[in-house]
Amino acid sequence: MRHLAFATLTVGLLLGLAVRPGHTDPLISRAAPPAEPVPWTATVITDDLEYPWGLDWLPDGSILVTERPGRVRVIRDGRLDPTPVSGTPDVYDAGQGGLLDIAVHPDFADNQWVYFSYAAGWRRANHTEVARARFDGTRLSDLEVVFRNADSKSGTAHFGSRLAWLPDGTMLVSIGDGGNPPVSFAGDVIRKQAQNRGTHFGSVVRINADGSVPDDNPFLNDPDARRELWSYGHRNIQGLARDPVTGVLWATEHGARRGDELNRLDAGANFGWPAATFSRNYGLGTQISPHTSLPNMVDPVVVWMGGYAPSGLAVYRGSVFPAWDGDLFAGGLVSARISRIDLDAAGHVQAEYALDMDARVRDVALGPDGHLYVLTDEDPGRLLRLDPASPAKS
Ligand SMILES: [Ca+2]
Repeated sequence: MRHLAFATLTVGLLLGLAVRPGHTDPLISRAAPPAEPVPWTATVITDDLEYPWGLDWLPDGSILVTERPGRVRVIRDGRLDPTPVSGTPDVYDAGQGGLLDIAVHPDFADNQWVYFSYAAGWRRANHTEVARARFDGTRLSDLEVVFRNADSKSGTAHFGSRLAWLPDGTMLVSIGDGGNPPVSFAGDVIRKQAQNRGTHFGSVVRINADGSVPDDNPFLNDPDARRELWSYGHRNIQGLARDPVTGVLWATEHGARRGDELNRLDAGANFGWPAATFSRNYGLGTQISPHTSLPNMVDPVVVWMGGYAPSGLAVYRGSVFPAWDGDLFAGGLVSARISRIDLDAAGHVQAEYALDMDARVRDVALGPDGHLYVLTDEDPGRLLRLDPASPAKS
């Protein structure tokens, strides 16, 4: 290993590259990846949703789906209930805002809690919020806000906000950086707040189920940091998934122009935005930062340099597609595909394959039946189930 490291260093110096011990360069995905080799087909469960955004399952197998304009829909026994659920939170429905993710409490059978993330406020002052309510199968009640971004912003972009449960009963919530220039905050472009631990912008926060702060959050001893902060330096995470076998947390986030990222999350870590990024400004493509990597900031695992625009993310663990076990499925809006990120047992990227969906993909989730489910970002939007297909006959 020492010889290999020395050789790598020597070659790196000869080529004028900056080689740092222990640093693994991210996989740069430039073109459309090769087509998924495992035969699959998509079955339409419903095609009667309006801009669906997130979904989760109740213990009885029913599926709850959020629609961005502010509705929750129920799919029972494979059929969409025509009546939306009543008692949903009021949301700011504009641009990227609206009713966003949904997460059923792991102990739903005992407490009936369902959690929502959404944009709240109005055009000149809005923020990301998380609320919970009890669901009796028809309506929501006892609605209460459990988290709200401490600061407001203007505009209709970068709310995050995916939800993920951890085994200890706490919840992670992704919060966007607040928007692109010229959206400003404290006299500067708001995206710089992703490096300010004193705001929730551009972060992942961790809360208890009742909204209180866990007593082992990473920045509790930093007087300048928000107590809910768990990781920071993110632009806009829209895919968040935990591998139940390895415990690893994965997230996909949008760059500006190019530079979308897959990151392996860690408590207390700084993921770089906007100090270190592969992406450039919209419009003229001017530089956001001269750095793609900086000390004490975590590099991405994959960087997409084509038009990808990541959405929902799932870790596949199931028996329906044995060849996919342990791999990541990253939805794409602009790319209209799902990328399978083939990981080895140690979590290293081996390859990327494309499942062409021919529609903007908003969410990808693993169902309790071992199938992957997909929401398309359309009106009418679809809920699809991925099934194995027979190999093509030669
Ligand atoms: Ca980053």
